[in-house]
Amino acid sequence: MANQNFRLDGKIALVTGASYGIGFAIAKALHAAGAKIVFNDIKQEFVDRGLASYKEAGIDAKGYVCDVTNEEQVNEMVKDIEKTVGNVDILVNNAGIIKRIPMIEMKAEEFRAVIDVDLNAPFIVSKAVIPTMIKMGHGKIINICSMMSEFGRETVSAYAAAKGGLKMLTRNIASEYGEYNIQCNGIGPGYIATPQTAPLRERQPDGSRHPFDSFIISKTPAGRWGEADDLGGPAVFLASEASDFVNGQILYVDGGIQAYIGKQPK
Ligand code: NAP
Ligand code: GCO
Repeated sequence: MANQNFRLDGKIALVTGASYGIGFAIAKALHAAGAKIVFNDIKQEFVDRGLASYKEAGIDAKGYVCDVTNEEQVNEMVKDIEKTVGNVDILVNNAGIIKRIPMIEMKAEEFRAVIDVDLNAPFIVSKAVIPTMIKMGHGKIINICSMMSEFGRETVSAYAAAKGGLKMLTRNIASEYGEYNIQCNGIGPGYIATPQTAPLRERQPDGSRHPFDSFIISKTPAGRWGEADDLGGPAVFLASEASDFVNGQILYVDGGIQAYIGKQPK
């Protein structure tokens, strides 16, 4: 019988792009369950800002400047983590970008940039940690997918293509490395109030809600946007021994938006 332990004591968790936003919230939850937190961001100023936030939250995190799309930087970061902190038991591929541009107006390099961060980078970082996970005989990889792993919408073609691909990369890692007691699952957040979605929630000049803000609230049974902290518990579950027989799944944390036809407009 698998241990139903939700604790992460003695585990080392690498959360990419976790100076703030969803990554920071997930890192806080993993720490509260006992994990040691390591994170990266692309600029020293963001790493410093993240370290200050972790310190304020009582978390002694280690931060790295690393562009997750750069395989050399990623390999150097993982090697240094293994040397100075310890082996990575839990990887959360959280770093991500979005560009909201109508597809026929999007430049090919803009499309490639989104695919690079949101799909190529989870491949690169997972590839960097899996060999040691195989040697250890265990490992947890959590890919931060999206509702756009299932749905499209106007202006997010690159993001949806990347997040759809990330869902299948999740399933393929689960398939290829499950025999080594490595579980790879995804978390699919709904609409979460972070800097990434701030443009969709901006108040209109007359002080009214952004139309998209009203749309999401009408489409979500919970009647609200998600908070980054709503993702902490699901992440602890997928990072812990309690999910040792869960593999290749995408756990949607969306307030029920995918189950609901939407509230009839008044
Ligand atoms: P966010 O506020 O934009 O934060 C993204 C983080 O990723 C930032 O710290 C950013 O660093 C980092 N990052 C971007 N490119 C990077 C690179 N090349 N190397 C290293 N770090 C990089 O986003 P969020 O809302 O917290 O979203 C986090 C994840 O959840 C993303 O994968 C996103 O697609 C996904 N998601 C978000 C929502 C939502 O509604 N917010 C819903 C579903 C899924 P900088 O600060 O230096 O740019
Ligand atoms: C958008 C939003 C979404 C969210 C999230 C939904 O423009 O539609 O940014 O993509 O970020 O991915 O799950």
